[in-house]
Order: sequence, then C-alpha cells, then structure tokens
Amino acid sequence: MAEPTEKTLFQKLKRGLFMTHTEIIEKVKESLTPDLPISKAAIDGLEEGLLGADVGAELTASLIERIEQRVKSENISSMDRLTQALREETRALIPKRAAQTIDVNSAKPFVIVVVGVNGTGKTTTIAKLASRWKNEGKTVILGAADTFRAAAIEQLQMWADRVGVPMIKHKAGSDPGAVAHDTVTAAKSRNSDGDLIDTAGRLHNKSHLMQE
Ligand SMILES: Nc1nc2c(ncn2[C@@H]2O[C@H](COP(=O)(O)OP(=O)(O)OP(=O)(O)O)[C@@H](O)[C@H]2O)c(=O)[nH]1
Ligand SMILES: [Mg+2]
Repeated sequence: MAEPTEKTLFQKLKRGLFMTHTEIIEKVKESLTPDLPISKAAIDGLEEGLLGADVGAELTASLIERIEQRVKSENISSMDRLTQALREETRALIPKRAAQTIDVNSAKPFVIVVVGVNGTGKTTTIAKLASRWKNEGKTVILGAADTFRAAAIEQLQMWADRVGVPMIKHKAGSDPGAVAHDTVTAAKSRNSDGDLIDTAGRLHNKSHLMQE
C-alpha cells in the first residue's frame, strides 16, 4: 500500500535533482491532453508544464503567446504539430551567437565567470580549463567567488593546488563581487592571460541572483 507514496516521493526527488531537457519534455508531454482540437485547457497545461520545468515566467509567457498565435493561424489540431511548433519557437529563441567559438586571446586578462545551477560542474570545469590553459603556456588566476556554499573555497583551493595555479580568496560569507574584483586586479597587475571565477550555484531563472 505504501508504494504509490514512495513512487510520488521518488518522482519528486527525481524531478528536483534532474531538471534536464528530458525532464522538460516529459513534463510538457504530461501536461498535454490528447483531446483534440487543441483546447484552452491544453494550452494552460502546457504553460503549467513549462513553468514547472523552470523555464521561467517571462520566457514561458512569450512562448505561450507565440504558440497561441500559431494554433489559431495554422489551425493546429494535433499534438505532433503542437510539439513541433513548440520546438521551433524554442529553437528560434537561441541566439545564433551561441554556435560561435570564443577567442580567449581577444582580451588580456580574458575573464570567465562561471555561473550555473548547483552541482552542475562549475568548479570542476574551472579546474579543467585552468589545466588546459596552463598546458598551453598561459598564465591564469582562479577567483574563489563562491563564498556562500560550505567548503566551496577549500574545494577550489584544492584544484588550484593540484593544477598549480594561483587563487584569490576572501573569507567565507564575504562579498563575491569583491573577490571577482580582486581577481581581475591581480591578473592585471601580474599581466596574467586569464581569470576563471567560481560562483555559488544558482538557478538561471532567478534574475536577481543572475544580476549579482
Ligand atoms: N561524470 C562527471 N562528473 C562531473 C563532471 N563535472 C563535475 N562532475 C562531478 O559533479 C559533482 C559536482 O561538481 P562541481 O564542479 O562541484 O559542481 P558545481 O557546479 O561547482 O557545484 P556547486 O558549487 O555546489 O554549485 C562533483 O562530484 C564532480 O566530481 C563531469 O564532467 N563528468
Ligand atoms: Mg562549485
């Protein structure tokens, strides 16, 4: 008898931990009712699905507006075409720029601030990039601007020591902006090629945290 609750709990946990693109698609699919033609309720369900998959309020509103227009103007009456329209509208939002490569020699120091969801590999990626830059003969300074999560500074320090590159840090709980500033200042005064700045994990749709 306990099984349904466990399943729900597991599903909740899974949803919380792996909000990947597969999750978004699954959630949106779940929200679509097979009732044809496409009803207002189905669009509402789609909106709820997008919000539930952390697409964000602003982006969801603009996607839903476009989808509603297309359902009307193209007489969309099947789930397949609705899914296709959603796919096209989402793809249209991705800037063309995203496909271009980054020229790390275009500035000195070249500063990379690594931002993203908790536990997605920001700090590890900094270590990999630092190692790569070092192997290429570039000088790099790490900035421990994740002053929020417990042991985040020590974690980056461990990588800095392993790779053999310098790191700028302040005390835990201090202003991350000040660490970033000091890291860039250090790179300028030491004539370093680059800065890799670590930050505390945050959701991309928390605009105040992204602005920070
Ligand atoms: N398999 C695999 N694991 C990875 C990769 N990158 C990071 N990890 C692991 O994922 C976990 C989280 O990595 P971190 O680099 O600490 O992630 P983070 O985004 O800095 O995490 P927070 O600082 O807590 O937000 C660690 O256990 C890493 O070893 C990867 O490319 N492949
Ligand atoms: Mg980290």
